[in-house]
Amino acid sequence: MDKLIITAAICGAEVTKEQNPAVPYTVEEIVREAKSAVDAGAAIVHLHVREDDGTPTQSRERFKECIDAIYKECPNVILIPSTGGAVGMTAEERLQPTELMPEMATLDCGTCNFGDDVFENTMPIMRAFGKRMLENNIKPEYECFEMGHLDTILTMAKKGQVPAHPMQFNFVLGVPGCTPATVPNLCWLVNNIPAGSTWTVTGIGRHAFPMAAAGIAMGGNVRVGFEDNLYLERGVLAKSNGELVAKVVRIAKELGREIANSDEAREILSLRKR
Ligand code: KMH
Ligand code: ZN
Repeated sequence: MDKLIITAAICGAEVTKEQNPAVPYTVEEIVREAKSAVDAGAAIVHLHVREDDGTPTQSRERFKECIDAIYKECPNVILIPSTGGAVGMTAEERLQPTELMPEMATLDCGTCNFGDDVFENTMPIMRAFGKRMLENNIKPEYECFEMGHLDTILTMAKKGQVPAHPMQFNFVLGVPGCTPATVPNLCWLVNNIPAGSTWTVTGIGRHAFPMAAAGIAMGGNVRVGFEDNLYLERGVLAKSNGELVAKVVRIAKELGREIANSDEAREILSLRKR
């Protein structure tokens, strides 16, 4: 079994300081949270950025400021900027971080309910995002919130509309209105990806650590972080993303799975050199 790659989704676009005061907004806070996650064992940081007042933004300038500041503290980390942004943003807004030529970026694999909202990823939007990632030599992390998203993205890969071989999937399970976070659902997804692909599981809310444990046992990779879950355990807010990552490291150690550093993660994910 490969070593375990832990991704920290440190910020997200939806969670707020009212829900957990440690949610980062400013550049300094984002760097603090990225560093806490990397120091605890994360090889990858999935990045959203905010204005200082917490408003989610996909501004190229704000991404650049945050990425440069994170690399100063964590020079080797793999950064996966979001192209999902926040519900309601235009495709053009969302694509801005791909202009910075990151090693990887998310590519969301279909429209879905998102709590009370609809997260829109139409075929034309996905084709535009795939084209950009092909042109800019960016490896996508294919985010599937729904079972059907897998079929959609595999069809696009067959048509050459998105980068393929090897593909990296992130199965985000338990978003209200999307595929529930259960082990059978995760098994179905994992059993239907092309040979040679890699995958990560993300459990939303109280599903974060049960899904992490399943991913560790099944030989996949794990994402945790404030974007997905604010609690270390029932009723106990996490004080940092590092605390969430450290809990995954403890579970992995108990189950005998070693943790990948960023260079090892680059090998496992077949990433180009930054
Ligand atoms: N904020 C969600 C609506 C991504 O990063 O690519 C979408 C999201 C996905 O977080
Ligand atoms: Zn995200």
